[in-house]
Amino acid sequence: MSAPLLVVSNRLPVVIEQHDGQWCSRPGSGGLVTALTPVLRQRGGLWVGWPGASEQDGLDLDGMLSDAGAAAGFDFAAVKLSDDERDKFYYGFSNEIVWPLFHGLHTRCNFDPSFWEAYRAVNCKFARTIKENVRADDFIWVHDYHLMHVAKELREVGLRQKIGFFLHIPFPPSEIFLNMPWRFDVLQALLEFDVLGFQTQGYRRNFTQCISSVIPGISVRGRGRVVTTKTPRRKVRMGVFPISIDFDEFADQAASPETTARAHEVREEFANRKLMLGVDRLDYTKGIPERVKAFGDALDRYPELREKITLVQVVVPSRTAIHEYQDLKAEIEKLVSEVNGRHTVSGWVPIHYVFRSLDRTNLTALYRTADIMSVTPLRDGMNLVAKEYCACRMESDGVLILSEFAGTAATMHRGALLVNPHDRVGMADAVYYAVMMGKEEQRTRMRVLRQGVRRFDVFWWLDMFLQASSGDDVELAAPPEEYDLLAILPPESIARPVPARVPDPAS
Ligand code: ADQ
Repeated sequence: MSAPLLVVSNRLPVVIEQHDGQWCSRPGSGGLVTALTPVLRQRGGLWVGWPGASEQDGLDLDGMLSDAGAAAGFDFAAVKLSDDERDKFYYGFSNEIVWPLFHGLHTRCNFDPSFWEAYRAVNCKFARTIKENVRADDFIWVHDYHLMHVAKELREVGLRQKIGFFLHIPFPPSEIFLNMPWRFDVLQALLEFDVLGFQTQGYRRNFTQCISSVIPGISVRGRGRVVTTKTPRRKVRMGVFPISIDFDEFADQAASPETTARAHEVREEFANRKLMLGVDRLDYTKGIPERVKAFGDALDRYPELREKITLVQVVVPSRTAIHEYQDLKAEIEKLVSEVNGRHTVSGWVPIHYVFRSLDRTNLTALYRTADIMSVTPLRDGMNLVAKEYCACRMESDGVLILSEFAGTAATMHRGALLVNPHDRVGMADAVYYAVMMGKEEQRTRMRVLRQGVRRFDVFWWLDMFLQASSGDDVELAAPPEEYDLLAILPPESIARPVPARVPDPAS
């Protein structure tokens, strides 16, 4: 537990940008930053990553990073990338190959061979920066799909230290993964880590099935927890660690005077109406078009909902340099205006669409005010927004509509209304059910959800990963009981659309 941490991720938790010709920095956003910042601040340590800007006239990158590190409460070491490296490694291999493939969307992949070359070269650059900065007792903890090759590069430069890896996104079923032209190299590289962490048991199962079918001489023991490779003979341990949030920080912020005042204003704005909220990064995996369509369907199917509910859909700009993301933005805006065009009447606009990042006060004020939170990704490693919403529900009310395909469903299935985001009828029914749900049922469900998020918070996640990395048992405390789609549904209901299922939170 006491080893200092050397955290490695693609992006440093800071954004360097230019405003009116002046360079400035601000803290980064996104799931990984949200999860790790409080942990590093508490323990101290070093974060290695790409600062997001290249060297250029007028920019004192090192000076800015040193100031940003002082403000964050821990040190930064920058891996500097050229524009070509950024394009091929980040936009190319990471976001046009691994991201869609691991989310089960292999037809969206662009398997350009030059992306693979850049991926290996940049992972090698990360390894060099780690080698220059690592201290003898550091535990090296590498994060996410951009850096699957780092341990292999570190081993090649002679580093024998223990290295852990946590995959924040899903690991796909083998028939999807095996589409990747460099499948052997990626699997072999992952097996150079000492500990591999996954968000759910399902993702770990997919990984073990993959290596068992592709790599000769592999043995998997301990119910999928230990892999032994043949040449060279080494042991890799694999655990399940569902990532979470700093529950107390969100709960305190939600209760703060500034959030309370802002929540009051938002409530006044939507007086006498139910507020349904969506908060997502701009991404095709988040199911935003599907949600907007289903919301329009709910208004068509249930006329009694009209003028009684407003959807506030917040989208945070992300990867906007990629064409597909620009197309997605245009698609969402078209769908929003279609639904609004169909249903708006004097004094009521059904969907309020916000395309920008929100600060904590505004975000938590929305969580506090929203009667219904809709988290309906087509596939998501975990999804922290669902947990943030529950942490902010101080009165233990509110309804969480949750996709079966979010990693979060594995542990939050009891209190949430589970939906299949492709099932427009089921999604519309879930909106109706959520609007009609009485306070008593809301409280029963929300208490279950809040207890889970409070107990299994980000510090639990961190402790479990670090303890598992330093000991022999890779799962010291079993993660909460998992939802398994195939185990819960009777086989006959899998083949046809099912209505929004409403599991009894007490069972
Ligand atoms: P992300 O895909 O970024 O993370 P998510 O887990 O939902 O997804 O985290 C998003 C974070 O961004 C949340 O903390 C949220 O508060 C913040 N955010 C979203 N919209 C915002 C807005 N408009 N303004 C301000 N903040 C906003 C990846 C994986 C996930 C996994 C996390 C952590 O894709 O599946 O849960 O890593 O492992």
